[in-house]
Amino acid sequence: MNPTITAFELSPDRGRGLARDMRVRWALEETGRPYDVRLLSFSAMKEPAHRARHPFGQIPTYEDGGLVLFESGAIVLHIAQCHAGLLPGEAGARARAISWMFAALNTVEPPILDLQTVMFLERDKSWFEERRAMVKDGIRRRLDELSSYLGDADWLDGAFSAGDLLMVSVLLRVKAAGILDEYPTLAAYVARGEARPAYQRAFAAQLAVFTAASGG
Ligand code: GTB
Repeated sequence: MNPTITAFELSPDRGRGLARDMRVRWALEETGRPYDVRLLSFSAMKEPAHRARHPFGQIPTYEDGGLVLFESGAIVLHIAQCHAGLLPGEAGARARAISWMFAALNTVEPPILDLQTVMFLERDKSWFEERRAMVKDGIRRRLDELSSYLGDADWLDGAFSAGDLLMVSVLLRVKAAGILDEYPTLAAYVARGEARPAYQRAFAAQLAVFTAASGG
């Protein structure tokens, strides 16, 4: 039996691969694991049947046999722990790769999410411009630090890992906001991620869902 993940029936990103099912699809592709997808409308996500899988009524979720998981980071970690290809075998390197997974989600992603909030929910506020500038400065601080750390390396710590998969996924949100272009090192890092065949397959799969649902 294949694992089943959940994704938007009609993604608000119009198939740009920015919703969080994309990182789960990518992890499954990197590890060569076929999967099924249950597509959900916004209202179906809030129904009891889906809340039984996800307490907050969101996507993505992951079901495999009797196991049901939510939170994209936890799902990617589970896939990486169960299948070769996303975490090194040596204990120290494995722990460092997991540190990068947390860094992507807990240190780099939060200011990026703040910018989405500012842009979508706070445009009508008197303090909008000031807040947007502050939030963008916060993102740039993190990107400066990440860019310095990465330097000339292809990936964050040796071979490509689940840490890179999540970091690239997070940085794709700032690419969409136009900030990534200010950081050639990080833009090239993200491009390396996007060039991976597993990424391409995952991207095509989520785009096909949007194209079919929007009648295109
Ligand atoms: N921390 C959770 C995780 O990592 O899994 C967050 C899950 C989450 O935010 N899910 C979103 C969701 O289900 C979809 S990915 N939202 C519906 C709801 O809460 O009712 C977030 C997202 C949505 C849209 C875009 N976009 O249009 O670009 C990008 C990302």
